[in-house]
Amino acid sequence: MQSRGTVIRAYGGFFFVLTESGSLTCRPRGKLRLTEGEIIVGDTVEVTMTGEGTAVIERVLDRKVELHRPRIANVELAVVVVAARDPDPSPFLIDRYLTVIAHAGLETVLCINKIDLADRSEVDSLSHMYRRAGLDVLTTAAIYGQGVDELALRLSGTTCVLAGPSGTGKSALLKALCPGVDAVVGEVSRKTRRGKHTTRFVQLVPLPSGGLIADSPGFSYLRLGDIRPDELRVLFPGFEKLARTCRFSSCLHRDEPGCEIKDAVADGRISETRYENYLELLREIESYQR
Ligand SMILES: Nc1nc2c(ncn2[C@@H]2O[C@H](COP(=O)(O)OP(=O)(O)OP(=O)(O)O)[C@@H](O)[C@H]2O)c(=O)[nH]1
Ligand SMILES: [Mg+2]
Ligand SMILES: [Zn+2]
Repeated sequence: MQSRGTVIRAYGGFFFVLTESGSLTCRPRGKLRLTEGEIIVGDTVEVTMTGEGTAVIERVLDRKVELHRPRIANVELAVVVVAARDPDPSPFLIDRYLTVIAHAGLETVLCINKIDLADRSEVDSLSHMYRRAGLDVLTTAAIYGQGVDELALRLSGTTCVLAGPSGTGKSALLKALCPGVDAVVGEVSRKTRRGKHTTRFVQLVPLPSGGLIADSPGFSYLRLGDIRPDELRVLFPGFEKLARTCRFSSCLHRDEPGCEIKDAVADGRISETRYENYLELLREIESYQR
């Protein structure tokens, strides 16, 4: 019998596939095996049952979207998880994540976790900076269950992934969102105040109110990849609409006259910090192109 399902975990050459009739342990069909590395979590696959709870993967369907870090397919939304403290948030890293995710064609939600560790005013100014850019910002304290209902509501029915630096509380959020799922929550080093890269693989689990959510390993470095300057000028979160009003359609918002972005920085619609982040990212992708 053939059916269709979603790869929820890949481990040691096996793929765990969620189908209408439950979860199956699968191997790819012989001819597929050559490209085994090409099957990733989130892929939609066609399987043939071979026994009780086992099947072979016959075919991988085309991906709608694909994210490289974390490596996952067909998610519509990424929750960028940062901590209000330990590790301290870096707007530059946040803007970098947001840009890469926007380039991959996903929606984003920014989740500021561990709000119990920081002053209200710090959390507010960070949220404000990103809300001004049109982003959906939620604040949580995962281990106290604070803000978790709002996050659950926002994610309900979607296929999404938790992404962000190590130690920000992605696994703690997953546990709070999906009681009963046993995700390993790690520690933050006292000395460096960084996470210890506890989560090792991407895994999708069902959300109680419908949909699927993936935990993922934290990362510290994220390559911007193949984003071009003329893409960045409109991709950078918060620039999309404004950039259309620049006098030149190729405006990189640097020295060009009639630049709406620079006007927006001058009158406070865009924060200085985020504009600096944009310029830094622009310099970086220009240096790749040389
Ligand atoms: N004070 C506080 N600590 C939290 C909160 N959420 C998570 N933590 C703690 O932060 C540490 C790291 O949490 P994890 O959930 O393992 O972080 P992670 O993002 O999954 O980290 P990696 O798997 O390494 O990417 C643990 O000690 C958690 O208990 C929170 O809301 N408040
Ligand atoms: Mg984790
Ligand atoms: Zn401009």
